Amino acid sequence: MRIKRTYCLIATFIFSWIFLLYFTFQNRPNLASTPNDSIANQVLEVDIRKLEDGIQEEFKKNKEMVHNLHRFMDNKKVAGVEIEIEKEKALGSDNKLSPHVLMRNKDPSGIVIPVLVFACNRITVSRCLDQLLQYRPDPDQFPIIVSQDCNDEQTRTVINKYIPQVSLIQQPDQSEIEVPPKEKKFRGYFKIARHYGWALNEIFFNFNFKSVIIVEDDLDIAPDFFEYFLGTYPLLEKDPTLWCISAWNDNGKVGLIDEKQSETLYRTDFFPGLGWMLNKALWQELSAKWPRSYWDDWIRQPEQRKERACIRPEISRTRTFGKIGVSNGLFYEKHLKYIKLNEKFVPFSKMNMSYLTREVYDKQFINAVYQSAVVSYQELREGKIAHDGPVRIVYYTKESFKRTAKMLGLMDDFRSGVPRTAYRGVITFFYKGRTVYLAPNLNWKGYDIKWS
Ligand SMILES: *[C@@H]1O[C@H](CO)[C@@H](O)[C@H](O)[C@H]1NC(C)=O
Ligand SMILES: CC(=O)N[C@H]1CO[C@H](CO)[C@@H](O)[C@@H]1O
Repeated sequence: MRIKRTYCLIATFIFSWIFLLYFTFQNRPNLASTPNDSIANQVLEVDIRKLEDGIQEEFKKNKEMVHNLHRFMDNKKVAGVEIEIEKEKALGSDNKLSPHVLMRNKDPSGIVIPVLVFACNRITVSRCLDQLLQYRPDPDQFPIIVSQDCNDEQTRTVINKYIPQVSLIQQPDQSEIEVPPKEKKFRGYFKIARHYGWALNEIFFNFNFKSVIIVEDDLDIAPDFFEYFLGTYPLLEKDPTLWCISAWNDNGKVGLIDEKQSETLYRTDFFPGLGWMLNKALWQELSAKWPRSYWDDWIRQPEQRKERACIRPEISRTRTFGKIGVSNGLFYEKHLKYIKLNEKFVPFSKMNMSYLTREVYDKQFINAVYQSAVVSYQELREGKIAHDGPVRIVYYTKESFKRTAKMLGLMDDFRSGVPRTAYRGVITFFYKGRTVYLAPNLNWKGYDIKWS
């Protein structure tokens, strides 16, 4: 509708303009014909010719513009279907996207965010797919694409049962990966990195999506999982200091979160992963140097992060239900198992999220952290603090950070010097009914990559 109106307006404008020019052109010779001055006549004639040329030039341009407008409108009509069908043909029989993926321009808001599910040889992928389908508000807006590596027949059979509600693409390169002898037992990480690289290339460079939500086959999702990404999508688009939206809180255990604050979100310098969204611009940047293995620790290095942050929730929108295979089973038993999955639906897409953009957030955040009263761990644990409201525990060294984190039950590890969930060195969590900041000095100079 809007395009049609614009088109009409432009056409009206062009025609009135030509009309006007025509009259100017008509009237000029009349003025010139009264005096008999030959020089004046000559000058006028030159003028007229120039004007004539000008009109012709303008006319050509306008014609071109109208032509382009037509082409644009025609493309618009078919972009959802025909162009994609061409692509589908080119893909061959294995990598097919189902019809709702192809007709993605149907969504009126224009925001289409595919969900890319990484699968290999775990038939439990069905648990993840069941939940995605259960909570998905709109199949056109959130096409689900399962990318399968490993060629596992049983898993493929499971996934096939979900077609056409989901699409299946398959990583074609099943060759053995050359792994340095010392890293033989980490072969799985090499395969994962190859799979990620291939599938994200498909999403952005072949299917041409603008952004994607990445999910692994062992994740449970919250009822507002889709709403969370839809509501934060504009932030990712407009704030260049953000590079991802993550559904995961690394310290999201019961006892460390405010269970009443489902709508609370934060910025974090730590890349959390585990259900996350990125856009095409970032992939263009990363794909050029994508690593052969350990991609998640690689992405956390300063050369990749470039001081950009992610959004993370107070209460996780994903939870892993246990990994067999490459990941550490002990880590799951000790930690991941206790992460709380959000239950309350928050209408993020209808809320004002601007407070999460850097200029607004940083000012407010620094004020809140450094105006809070300093307390010791003992005082906090024993509930001896007289006043209400947030408090701060200060750390000065790596050792004091680790010690305090451990006592509080927070994650105490670093990646490229950044503790989990940290923002400007500060870990924000909830403890015995109040917000607590585990924070460095106000004159903090940035993360120290030697902290590990
Ligand atoms: C949204 O929030 C921002 C900053 O928090 C504020 O400046 C802006 O006025 C708000 N917009 C609306 C429409 O309420
Ligand atoms: C205004 C003007 O230049 N008039 C001229 C018109 O033509 C006659 C004869 O050709 C001239 O004598 C006038 O000066």
